Amino acid sequence: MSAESPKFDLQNVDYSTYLVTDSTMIPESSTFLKQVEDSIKGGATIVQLREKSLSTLEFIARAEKVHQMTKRAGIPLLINDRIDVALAIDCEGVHIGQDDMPAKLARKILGEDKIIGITCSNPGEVEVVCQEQIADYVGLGTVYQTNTKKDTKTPHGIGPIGIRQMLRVLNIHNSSEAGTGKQIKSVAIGGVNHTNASKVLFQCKYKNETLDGLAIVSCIMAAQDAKSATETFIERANSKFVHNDLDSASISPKSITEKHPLVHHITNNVVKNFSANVTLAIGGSPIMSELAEEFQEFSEKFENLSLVLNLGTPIPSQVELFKHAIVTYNETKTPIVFDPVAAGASEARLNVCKQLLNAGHMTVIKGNLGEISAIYKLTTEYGTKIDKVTEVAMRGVDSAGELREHDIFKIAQAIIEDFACIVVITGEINYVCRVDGHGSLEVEKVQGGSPVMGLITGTGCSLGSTIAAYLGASSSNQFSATVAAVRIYNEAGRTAAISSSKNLEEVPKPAAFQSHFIDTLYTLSTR
Ligand code: 3NM
Repeated sequence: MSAESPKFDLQNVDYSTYLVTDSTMIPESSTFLKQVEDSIKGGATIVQLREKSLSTLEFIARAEKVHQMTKRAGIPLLINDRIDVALAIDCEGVHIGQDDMPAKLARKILGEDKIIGITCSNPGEVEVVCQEQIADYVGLGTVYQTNTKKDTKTPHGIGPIGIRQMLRVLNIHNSSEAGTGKQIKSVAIGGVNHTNASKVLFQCKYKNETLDGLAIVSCIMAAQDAKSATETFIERANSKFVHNDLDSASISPKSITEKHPLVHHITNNVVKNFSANVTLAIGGSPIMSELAEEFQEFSEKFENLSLVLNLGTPIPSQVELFKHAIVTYNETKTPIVFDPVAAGASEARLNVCKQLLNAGHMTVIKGNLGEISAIYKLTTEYGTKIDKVTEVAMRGVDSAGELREHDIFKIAQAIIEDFACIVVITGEINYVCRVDGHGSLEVEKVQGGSPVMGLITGTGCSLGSTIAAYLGASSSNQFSATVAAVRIYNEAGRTAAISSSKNLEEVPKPAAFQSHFIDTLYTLSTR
């Protein structure tokens, strides 16, 4: 039989659509073999036969049948765990878990011409794989919660943040081996399906280390039509996840007013009224909705839509609501402004931020230096390559520490590279930051508003509304829109501070300032 086996170039195996079988979820109208055959017809590029309850005799019989199919299609077949079965049918390799036979022994038994994959769920396990230099690829997971495998080490899912930490280790190995040694490939597994495939590929990358494929079980094995499910999966995986930031148009406040963007806020109770008034003053239309059922309709129905997610007064049920909003709005590429209010105030709050950043993509992350420093702790670089950046002590919602600009830029760059977003850091000077196509940090500095803004609740949060309105009206010019929003907002602050005080020496009073500020925003928005 070995003479018939196709030969695979182990460095060029196509892991992109990696079907892992499961015989417990086959629809009544189909059979196990039909599901596998149909998925191969639909474009699966590699198959792993995973059987947990078959006798050895049954396992081998099934493996032989599946191997006939994969050979016809010219794609590799791997066997989960059972090296003896892989040897018996002379298929292309095995996939082994951390508790299975050590890779070294598996290689000794199988020889150099077979594919060996290893499951890893943390950076330490990837480190060992890299040191051993035995495996051809790693299966990284669990990405998201899944019902398919109950005993994973990380049942809630490690999300893209966890996957990126493992890709970082791979990147160090693969870059040092570039051109000479063995490149270790990677696939992600767990809760991946056609609804999140392009998001997983987009979010799970570290520098130039990208996933080589996505491993999927239930979205194919349980599908009524496994061929079209596979085709849809491939099509969705290859689709673009976010808009390109074209940044060609110049953005005038009037052009925003004319588009009348709809700004959906899920924000804190303290600032709802003020944020709604700011949105109206700049020509937008605020909507404060926490009715999850209507988010999808909004996202499909309204043009010039954006979302503000503000963590100001978090309650447990809000976390699921936030996640639902992120997933829904990501589907339609609707811009999201994330305001991680007081992110560093507690571990619990930072963990909520982690969950939200794992749920999907934010167009802009906006915060003061303390909040942004807290988000930095979620990045792959934190505590690793970047020199230990001074810890910014956090006191409630205010940013208590100060950093040198040099460190601020390191923090911003790390966040932008991990979360593929624009970062806005507010303060006496506002920094609007992005990383350009060549990996260089681009920073637009914008003079701050007025110190009196610190005396009015919601002035920070309503900058989020302004940025969101500008993004909603100009979603393909995201950086320019964000800069324009930060400019007009702070200019209004400086102008209102002058117009609301009786003379230049007098410090403006907060209440008078507040109404002048709204009026000034309104006036500036007609330019
Ligand atoms: N291994 P689905 S998760 C087989 O985390 C397997 O190592 C996992 O199934 C891991 O695509 C998993 O249906 C099951 O979510 C993935």
